[in-house]
Amino acid sequence: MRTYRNPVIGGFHPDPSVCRVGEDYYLVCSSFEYFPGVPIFHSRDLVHWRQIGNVLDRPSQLHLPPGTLASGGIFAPTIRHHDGLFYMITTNVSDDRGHFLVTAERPEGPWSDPVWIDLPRVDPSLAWDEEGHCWLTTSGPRLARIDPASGEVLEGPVDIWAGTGGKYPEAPHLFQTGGWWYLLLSEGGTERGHAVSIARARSPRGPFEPGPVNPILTHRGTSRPIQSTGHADLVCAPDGTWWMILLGARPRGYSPEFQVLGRETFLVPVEWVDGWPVVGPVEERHPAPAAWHPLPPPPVRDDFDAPVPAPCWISVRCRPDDSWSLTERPGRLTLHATGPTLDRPGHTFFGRRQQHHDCRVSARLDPDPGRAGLSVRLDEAHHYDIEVSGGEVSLIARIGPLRQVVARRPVAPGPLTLTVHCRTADPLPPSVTSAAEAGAGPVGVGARGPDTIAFSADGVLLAELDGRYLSTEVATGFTGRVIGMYVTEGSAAFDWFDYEGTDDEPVVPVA
Ligand code: 6LW
Repeated sequence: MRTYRNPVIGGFHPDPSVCRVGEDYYLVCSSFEYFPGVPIFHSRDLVHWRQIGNVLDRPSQLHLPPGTLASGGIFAPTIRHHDGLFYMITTNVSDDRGHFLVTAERPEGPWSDPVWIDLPRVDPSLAWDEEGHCWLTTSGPRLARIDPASGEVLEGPVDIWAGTGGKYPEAPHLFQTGGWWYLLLSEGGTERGHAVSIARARSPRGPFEPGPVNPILTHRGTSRPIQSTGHADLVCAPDGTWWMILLGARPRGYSPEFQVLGRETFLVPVEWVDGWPVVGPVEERHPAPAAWHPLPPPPVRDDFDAPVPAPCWISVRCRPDDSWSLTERPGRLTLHATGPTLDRPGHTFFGRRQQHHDCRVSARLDPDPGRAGLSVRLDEAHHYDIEVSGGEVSLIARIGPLRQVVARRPVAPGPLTLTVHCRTADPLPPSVTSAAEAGAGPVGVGARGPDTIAFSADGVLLAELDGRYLSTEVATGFTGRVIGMYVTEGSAAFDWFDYEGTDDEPVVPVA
């Protein structure tokens, strides 16, 4: 039997939403303070996903003011296809206008400018009934009827279900099947208590009756390697099988365990029993869907020969046109400084999500005449940077209010290669079973944190740092690590950037 491996989209790809059109699936995730926003993926089998763009790729769609907090900006999106048009609806929590939807004929775009919808709360979702009414649900869960062309609220909002009592009833999605309207809801908060519940009614207005067993999915209180499972969406495959796409996290290291990749996207099969969806725990492997369309592995190297940046590249809050160029020095990404430090908003940064616990990232750059490097970042107050400037390479650690140059050494003028190597820590020795024992025993830093991050220049190690300080548990927030190129003084030309994840097992048929 063929199996697939979870997560299906690794790294900071939270709040997934999915829709199917014929044999094609499209999936979007939230993007918070990053620009462009709302990455969109395509798949033919729900397992293998390729990013085909970013829904919000121009300032008229996505304005993140300099005051946008880390983990502010774009919250959970929903993607739906109705009457030949794709709809993506989300909330910009850093813009007073709140929710907006954009539409496109093709998922690659172009997507329209926003239609704003004046309703409170987060996690908007859309569903249409037979009469063509467009129903919008938000956290609460609340229901309103809207005109999707104008954004006008035509009815509501009203509360439609109290959930089962968990905190933050959010991520509601309405589905119509078998004569019922099902309301899928997440509860318990997006952390370890996360859960998914279900209710149903004959009409989107209710009254909703809860399912016989709620929550239908939670990993709270378990020792499962995948935690925080929730914020789910459902999709029916062409063969009639149902699947749940949801977020989860893979914390590592010693108690309280640290998640460094943020919340990732997982896939789990759904069964229907007596008219209710039943979903098992989310495993690292599940039997594969009938359709199977593997993709070639993504290229390790971006050599910046393409005329536009690949969709994986994200900047922080904005990407001014004069801060970057792929044509100034053909075959290179030239970056120009827009701010003097990564410690505050308003700097030039081109990064990509860290998608594997074990990975090696390198870039070759010519820093003259500037200050430029590679940063592993959670936010302005949590990042490790290896940078070159003035004939010296330095490693800087910014952790909360503290900033320290950890190591420095002279380098020859001209281009050089900077490398970041993330390695998961060795597990605790099997004999260590309690905190007291661990404290008393010879357990090193590496055994307690989630990983170590080694920094080198032209193959010579500068230092290796404990990865726990670049984790959600330390930095707080909804994102995950992003690793990228930056310039904080003058300009620099990047010849290439390599990202190689090494913790994926090959997906092989299992007899
Ligand atoms: C999102 C909420 C959630 O709005 O986290 O996990 C919030 N669920 O639904 C931010 O991603």
